[in-house]
Amino acid sequence: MFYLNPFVYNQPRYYVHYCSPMDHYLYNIQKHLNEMNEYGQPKPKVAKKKEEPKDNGNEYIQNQKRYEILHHKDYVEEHHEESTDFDGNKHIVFRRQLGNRWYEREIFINSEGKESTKESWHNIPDQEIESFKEEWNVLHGIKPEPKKELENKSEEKLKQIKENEIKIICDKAIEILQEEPNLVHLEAPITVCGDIHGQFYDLLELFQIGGNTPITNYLFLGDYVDRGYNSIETILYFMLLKILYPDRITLLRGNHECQQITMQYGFYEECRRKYNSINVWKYCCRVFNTLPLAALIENRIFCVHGGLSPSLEKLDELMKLHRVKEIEHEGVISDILWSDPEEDIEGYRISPRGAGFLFGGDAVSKFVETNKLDCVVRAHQLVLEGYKIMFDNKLFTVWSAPNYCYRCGNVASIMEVDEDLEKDFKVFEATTNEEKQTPVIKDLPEYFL
Ligand SMILES: [Mn+2]
Repeated sequence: MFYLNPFVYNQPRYYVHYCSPMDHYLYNIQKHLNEMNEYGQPKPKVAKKKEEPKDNGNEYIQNQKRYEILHHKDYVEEHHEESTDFDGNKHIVFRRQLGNRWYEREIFINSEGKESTKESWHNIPDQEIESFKEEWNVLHGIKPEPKKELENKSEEKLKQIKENEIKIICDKAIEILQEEPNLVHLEAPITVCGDIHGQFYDLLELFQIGGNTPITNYLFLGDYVDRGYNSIETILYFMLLKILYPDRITLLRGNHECQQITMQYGFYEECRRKYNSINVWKYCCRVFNTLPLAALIENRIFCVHGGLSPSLEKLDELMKLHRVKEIEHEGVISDILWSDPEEDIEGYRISPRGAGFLFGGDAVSKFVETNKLDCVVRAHQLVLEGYKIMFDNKLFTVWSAPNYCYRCGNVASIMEVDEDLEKDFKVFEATTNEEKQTPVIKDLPEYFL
């Protein structure tokens, strides 16, 4: 039995059993996330200083002033060799010695006069290179550069979650998620939340408002990544919660949980910027493909990211779909992840989003009746008031990203559903902690609405 601090700094602790190395590992990740929370969100990366190669004396020498090497007074021995072969190719070798180290410069001149040079440095055991550098600096009166304070502590911290560790988390999450059905059946009480979009610090605020997992049961309606500055932290956090409390948190797929969209709207770039590689993005995309599509609370409340589809009449049709793949351009899966309700239309219309449909009140009534439901709950659209009720209480939009894109000025909400399926919206604002660190957006990318 160990103490396990459940990620969030300042929140109550729970007892859990340590039963596997994975638990041990998760504990460290949690500790890490706590620290990161204290440091604040990572800043954009500054240009990386080119590292001096440590494994190869030759490369190091090439970075030094060659001229000085060749003319330094402390070179005690000198060697010069010149030869020409039958084809007229010239080979010139210079050697100089400093202590027990040799510098060698070979010049090849072919019969047409074309010249090439090869430099090498001999007899330097790896461990001596460091001391040689010092020696070199002393000889030339070069003061070593003082080590700079880490400019970006949180980013350094983030790097402690290594690529291969993220892979372990993703694999574990996939293991759990792929066992879930397309339509997850859930019990009340439960708290339903909408889009997060990489606003990690506001997500922490959300848990302050709604209570912690696993005390509060959560259903998230997707769009965890893109647009905000902390998609990696957000999706990692969700995966860890899912791994720790698989029955207490349900994660549905949003239209942003897919390769194509994340390449355009920020998550892909964030992975490249923070990890210098796209592996993290690849691992996460595999997780996205396993996320379930919709949920049903007590058989009465249908929950999905976008909305309805003209090709989906009965809910059990969802069960037959093969979901573990990219989101396609059309079909039921694409529709329910992309569609939006529209006040003044009948049935279904083409959506200006280019995927999914606009659906009217009559479509909702029909769907609700056919499936003996109370209502449909969805996210996907920014609502300045945090939530919106439409079509005579048959359709709810929940939006959980306050001050969306750090500039929309909206409040966010979560929807608490109690045992009697009564709904209560809790509204919250962007965390003030984050406000201090909100990046200044100079050139607004296209995807900021
Ligand atoms: Mn969406």
